[in-house]
This record gives sequence, structure tokens and C-alpha cells, in this order.
Amino acid sequence: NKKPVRVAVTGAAGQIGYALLFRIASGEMLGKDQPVILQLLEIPDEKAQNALKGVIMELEDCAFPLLAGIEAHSDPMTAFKDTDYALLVGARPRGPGMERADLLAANAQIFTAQGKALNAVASRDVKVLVVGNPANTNAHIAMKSAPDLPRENFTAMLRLDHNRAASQLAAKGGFKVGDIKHLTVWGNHSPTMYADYRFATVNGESVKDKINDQAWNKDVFLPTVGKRGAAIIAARGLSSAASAANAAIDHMRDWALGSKGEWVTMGVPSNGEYGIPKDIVFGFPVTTENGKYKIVEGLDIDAFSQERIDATLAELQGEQDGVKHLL
Ligand code: NAX
Repeated sequence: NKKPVRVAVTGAAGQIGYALLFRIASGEMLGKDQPVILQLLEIPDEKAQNALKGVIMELEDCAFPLLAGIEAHSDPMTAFKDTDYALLVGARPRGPGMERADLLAANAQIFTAQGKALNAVASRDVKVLVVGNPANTNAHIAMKSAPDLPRENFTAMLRLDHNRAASQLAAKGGFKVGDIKHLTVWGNHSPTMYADYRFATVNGESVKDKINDQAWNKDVFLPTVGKRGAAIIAARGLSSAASAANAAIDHMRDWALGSKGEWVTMGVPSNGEYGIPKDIVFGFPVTTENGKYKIVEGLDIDAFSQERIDATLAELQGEQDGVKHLL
């Protein structure tokens, strides 16, 4: 019988939270033998705290055998106490008339405070996943605000983009989505991200050779994956939630339990790989084993790919320069 681990989730009463918590509690993230204690954080606002109470009642009503405890919090300093996993989902959405700089500043405040709280009270091995947008920059801010934690513990979610890319490729090529290996998405979680299937294989054969259509790559595939979030908002009237929660589960499960040699995409702080400056949180292909991830190195970057990587990097540098004075 395993000892319970502590999983903190912020924005727990939001729509991604609602699609996420029940799956964590049922063992889909950390395994069907791993008990969990949920430490849920919402803003102190009465409406949000009430909504959180409702979610907790529903979690109780599921009678999940693996759910060893549930806590409601309004302060990150208590929510992150001894936490082993932290899923930072809550963020400040863009309001009407809000400029990009205002959005960055509002989130910088949230993620500075949460980074400091993790630094002060979380497990020294805490695995942090930032989902709340702008996810890469928020992860960078949290990492910079937590100098006593290893920098590699801070990651951002690119897995939804990765999964979207896999599904588009499967549809185009008539592949089973689960057969696609060695796919990756470089850069920022934004429409500038570069989904790259040059190395992808299906049953050992090259996906690029099977599709062999650069115009489709450039004019259909990349824009479809890049603008998928907007397409979902247009269709549903709400942003992606179940697919985002699913991607968060995939990200954490693979990080904790290993990717068994397969590539997965994670936004992680660069150490200079592929010319990306140190500490920029960038989508890279990684493999995971024993609770650690490793960036796949030595891949050939052709001229088209370099151009895409440069564009998404420029956007990220702009964001991260824009918050520098706040850190
Ligand atoms: P919701 O607005 O439904 O929920 C967010 C919740 O976070 C709210 O209940 C709010 O009260 C709470 N919150 C806000 N600030 C907080 C703080 N400082 N501490 C604790 N809780 C706080 O949004 P939802 O649809 O759940 O999306 C959450 C975030 O995920 C958004 O920033 C969104 O942009 C981002 N996304 C990121 C994706 C990714 O791939 N990285 C994809 C999906 C999603 O768009």
C-alpha cells in the first residue's frame, strides 16, 4: 500500500478544474495504486470558494478509493504545503479592453506569489505544471520566484498542442493516433508554436514520406493546430477544457511514470539546447524516466523549421522581457 502523495490544483473551481480533479482522484494521472490528497486553491472571492465547496461535495460523492483527503484553500502558502505535484491552472483571463502588457503584469503578480509559496512550503521534489496562460511565461515567472527549488521542476503545458497535432496527422494519413511516435511541438503555447512531424513515424515508417505534402504542412496543418483553441471557442462558446485537462493528465503521468522511450512534448526551461537562451521555457521533445525528463538533442533543424522556431522564440522573448522588471 503506497503512501498518499499531495497534489495541489489551482483554479480548482474553473472549467478545466472540473474536467481534471475527478480523473486525478480516480488514479488516471499517477496510477491506480497511488492514493492522492487534493489541495485545492481558489481565489478568496465568496463565489469562487462556494463553487469550490460544490466541487468538493461532488468529489466526496464519487467515493474514490484512492482519494485520501481533500482540502480547500484561498492562500497558496497553505495550498502548496508539502505538495509533491502542483498543477497551476488558475490565471487571470484577458478582460475587455485589457492590453497584452496588462495581462502579462496581472499574471506576473499571481505567478510570482505562487512561485514564492512553492519555494517556501512545497516538497523539494515538487513537479510543477503551468496550464494557465500565458503558460510558458507564467512558468518562467514561477521558476524565477522559487530560487531554492531546482529550475527543472517547472514546466509549461504544450501537450494539448502535441495531442492536437497527433490527431490531425492521424486524420490526414489514415493512421491510428496511438501509432504515431516521435512527434513534437516547439516553442510557445500560442498560435506561433511549431508542430514538427519531420521525425514522426508510424509503425517505424516516416510520416513525412507518407504524407509528402509541404503545402499541406504549411497551409493547413500548422494553422489548424495553431488556431485550434480559437476554433473551439468559436464552436462551443467556451475555451477547451476537457482536452486541456486530458493533456495535463498526460503531461504529469508521463513525467511521473515515464514515457517508455517515447517522445512527449513539454515546455521546459532551456539550458541552451537548439540555441534557445537559458531559462526560456520552451516546448521541446523530451523523454522521461524515473521522474526526470531529458530534452532530445541533436535533431537536424532545416531552414523552414529554423524560421518557425525563431518566430516562436521571438514571441516568448518579448513576453519574458516584458515581465523582467516585475521579477
Ligand atoms: P476558468 O475561468 O473556467 O477557471 C479559472 C479558475 O481559476 C477560476 O475559477 C478562477 O477563480 C481561478 N483563479 C484565477 N486566479 C487564481 C489564482 N490566483 N489562484 C487560484 N485560482 C485562481 O478557466 P479555465 O477554462 O479553467 O482555464 C484556466 C486557464 O487555462 C486559462 O488561463 C486558460 O487560458 C488556460 N488554458 C491553457 C491551455 C494550455 O494548453 N496551456 C489550454 C486550455 C486553456 O485555455
